[in-house]
Amino acid sequence: MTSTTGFFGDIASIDFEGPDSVNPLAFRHYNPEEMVAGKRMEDHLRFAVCYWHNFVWPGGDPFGGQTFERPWFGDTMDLARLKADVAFDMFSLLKSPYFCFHDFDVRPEGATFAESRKNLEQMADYFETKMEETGVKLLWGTANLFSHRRFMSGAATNPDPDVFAYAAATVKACMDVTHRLGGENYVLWGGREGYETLLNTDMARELDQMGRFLNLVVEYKHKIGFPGTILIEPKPQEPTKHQYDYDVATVYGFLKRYGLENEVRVNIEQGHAILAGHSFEHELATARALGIFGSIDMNRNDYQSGWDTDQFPNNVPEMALAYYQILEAGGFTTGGTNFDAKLRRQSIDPEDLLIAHIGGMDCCARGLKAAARMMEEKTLSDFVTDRYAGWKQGGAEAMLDGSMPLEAIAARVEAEGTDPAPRSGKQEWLENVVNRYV
Ligand code: XUL
Ligand code: CO
Repeated sequence: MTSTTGFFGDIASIDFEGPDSVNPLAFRHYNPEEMVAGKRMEDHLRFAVCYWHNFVWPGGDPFGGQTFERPWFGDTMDLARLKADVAFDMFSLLKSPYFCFHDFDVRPEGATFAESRKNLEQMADYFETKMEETGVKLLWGTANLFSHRRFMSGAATNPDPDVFAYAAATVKACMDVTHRLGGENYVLWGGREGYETLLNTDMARELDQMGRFLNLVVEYKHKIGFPGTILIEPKPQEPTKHQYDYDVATVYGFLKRYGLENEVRVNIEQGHAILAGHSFEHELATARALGIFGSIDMNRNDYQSGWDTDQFPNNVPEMALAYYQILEAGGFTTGGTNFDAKLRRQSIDPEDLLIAHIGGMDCCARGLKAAARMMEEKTLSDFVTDRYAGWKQGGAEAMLDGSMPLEAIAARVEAEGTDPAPRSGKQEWLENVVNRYV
């Protein structure tokens, strides 16, 4: 497609040219039509480009301000529409089937809540036309409940009930718009749902407030007939010292406590997993084991820094293990691969936005292909099945199904009279197997 805004110059299309291409503006591995494990690559990966890092973030860091010069920076509706024009140019150039946004990314803040909501709704009207023209769809919408100073002490967990109410009204407006635009999910990342110091915090109350808030969201989803999935995005810290949605396991405990484990799933971000002291693969495996896997925010965290660097992914073996977990969990249903990733602040050229996504998409494509081969050839899964095969023999399952009490188990051990024979876990061989695919 040709760009309508000219922001990307004369770049007319980004095509798949195969692994030998040295064209920086071509895909080497992402070929949407290629069949992988019985499905088009595009339908497996379900890529989304995020609004916030690409079109809102000015390139600042704690020591310096804006490095990016973008013609749409500013607070008017006209500039918001220009931003949308460039955004949809970019989604189309990248052949990204989906995008994601926060209310705050797409509309200027109004003088009142009602004005902010009106601005959002007008931008949603504009999106409807752009989505129709380009065929780009909405993977998820969300509310920014963390940038404005009113949310400095949290949103749902704020000590001030008026802020709780403001946050609830904001989420309602964002859910309405997400529903209208056919969004396939609605995300809640607990931006400042946590604490800076326990000295001023009533943790039990804050958790109850958050539990009620999430129940309000789920009740409203059913009321309006939103068919998408409600997703929580875990993160251990940043911006607050401690975020209540620390990691997947913590979120599961929270969902159980507030009766929502069958209503809400997780959106797992690579960088957040690393910050929590886990691997991406671990978080995905945990969600898979607990039956709450939903979607992913794809990026890469620097392994030395203690903050969220949101870099573009470039580690194929890591992506292969991640997509392996996703494929083994049955793949995405309403979820997808959202690039929650940003340029480094020195990458100031418009084409850097494209190059970053091309690299990330190629990296995911290679990871997916490796994962699909690992899955189809079954060397790994057969080993795992075999490792637990003893549970299918000799009445072993009775120990788990409740029919065999502790004393009966003890009697069985005495009757058998033999010590269990240890078996190798074969870790190095399994790692060598993985290295055959990546
Ligand atoms: C913050 C983060 C957010 C969420 C959406 O670390 O990942 O951008 O993805 O609010
Ligand atoms: Co994210």
